Amino acid sequence: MENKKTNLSDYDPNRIPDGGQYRIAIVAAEWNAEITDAMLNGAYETLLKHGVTEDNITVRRVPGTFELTSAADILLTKRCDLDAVICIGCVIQGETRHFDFICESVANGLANVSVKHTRPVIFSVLTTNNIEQARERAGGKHGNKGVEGAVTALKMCEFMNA
Ligand code: DLZ
Repeated sequence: MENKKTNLSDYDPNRIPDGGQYRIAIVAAEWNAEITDAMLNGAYETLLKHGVTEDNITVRRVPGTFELTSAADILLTKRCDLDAVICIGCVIQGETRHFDFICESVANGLANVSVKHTRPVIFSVLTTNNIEQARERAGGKHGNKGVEGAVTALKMCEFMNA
């Protein structure tokens, strides 16, 4: 996951913590479902690959990226057993300022929720100019941000438990 690599999802699997003891939720937005479904699959498969059991993975959906903040807050409030929440969304630049409002709101919102609950909330949100750029980052030539989100979640779970 270094900047110089074209595929940002390349990582050394031997350096990823084992997820056998962790409970992780994935929340994905329904907007741009082609993209968010691919990221959700990437995140889910990566968690399984690194030892998180199916029983310990919760998958939930929300209408849009804007709703990821309240969803993460609700999950962490109701589920004291969760070790981390991976939030998946895709916001594509349009003709209005909606893009800016959603991006700013979700970035600040997820950071605040993480600090409020003292648990990792992972920002797996694509903010792109067009659908092609999103495809390139949801299983295309630049990797899959969902995979990266899962790897980040596992590393942060280990950080919390160190
Ligand atoms: C309204 C809207 C727009 C214009 N664009 C996107 C987008 O590109 N990606 C996304 O995930 N959601 C979008 N939304 C929906 C908002 O996230 C939100 O669901 C609504 O504003 C209702 O709160």
